[in-house]
Amino acid sequence: MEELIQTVFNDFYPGKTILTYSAIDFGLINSTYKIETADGDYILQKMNQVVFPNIKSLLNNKIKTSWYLNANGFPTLKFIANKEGHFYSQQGQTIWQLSTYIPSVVLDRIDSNIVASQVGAYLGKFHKALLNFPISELEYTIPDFHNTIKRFSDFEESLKNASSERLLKAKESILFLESNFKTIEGVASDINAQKIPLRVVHNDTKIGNMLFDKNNNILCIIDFDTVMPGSIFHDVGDALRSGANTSTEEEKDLSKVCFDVEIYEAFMKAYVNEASCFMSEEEAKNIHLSLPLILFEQACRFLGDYLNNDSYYNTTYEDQNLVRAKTQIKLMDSVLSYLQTKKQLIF
Ligand code: GN1
Ligand code: MG
Repeated sequence: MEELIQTVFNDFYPGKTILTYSAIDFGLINSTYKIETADGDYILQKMNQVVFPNIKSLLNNKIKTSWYLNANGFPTLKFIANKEGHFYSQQGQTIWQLSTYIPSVVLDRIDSNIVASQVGAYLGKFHKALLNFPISELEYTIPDFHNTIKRFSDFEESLKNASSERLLKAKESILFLESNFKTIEGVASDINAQKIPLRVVHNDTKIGNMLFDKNNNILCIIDFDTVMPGSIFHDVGDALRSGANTSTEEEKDLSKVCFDVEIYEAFMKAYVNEASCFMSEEEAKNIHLSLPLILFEQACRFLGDYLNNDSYYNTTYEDQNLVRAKTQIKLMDSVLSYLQTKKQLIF
């Protein structure tokens, strides 16, 4: 491995020696390494081409949007060109990318209202910064990525070939998803029908994809693999899915997985405050559905993958995808109860 990492790195920086490298295991899809050299550190990523078969589209979206943001005073990772001038290195069939390393802290959830407001406002600014990006230049790297209706039907499809053992273990979760589809069907259809406008969005805004300084001030958002046309609801929902969870999506003890209302409200107020200048009426009216929508979708994805014998997400133990699905379901259940009791849904 060491030799391969050095070879790939030298395609970007001929002659430069790696002092040390280490795997970073935050993502569920790509393989990521921190590279240390005598004159600077880098992030090297081996792209998952099963998940991203259309790798050139991914690179197009990623390079264009990150360049645009950096050029417009909204700093994010900078990708480095290899010796032929490509922002990637091809080794056989495999694509690698190298970017600058930003010294930072990675959080997997938000634990203070101050950070929640900051992240909410930051996401609003991020969407604002991309308002004038030419959306037609973006390609659909994963078709139907946030098509929740399709995600649900894929999940239903997975029930057909699942093992009886897994079906039994997932029984309660399956019932929950089947009986709660109706709670998000309306907003999911409105997104598909573009009653909710298509915008340039990130599509994977979990808190783990944001970098903070040591005082928990947000520095930037990373992981542009799924930047595509989509809805702001997906970004808002995904940030809260991890941000307003008192634990993480990996938590086995469900008593630790609770919906943090204060974090949720602080985030939402700050987001809407920043985004109200561009949000449409439909967006403003329905933004409170962002979180249950994305929780439902993510639960369908995790549970569907569990029933498909873990063919998509990286897993390290037997029932990990079931654990992940259950955390999403527990949160969704609490969020739905909260929304029912809340009179004022608009922030
Ligand atoms: C995957 O690999 P990572 O952590 O960036 C997934 C997201 C999920 C997330 C769940 C391309 O993202 O959609 O929300 O796991 N990315 C893809 O943790 O499927
Ligand atoms: Mg990602």
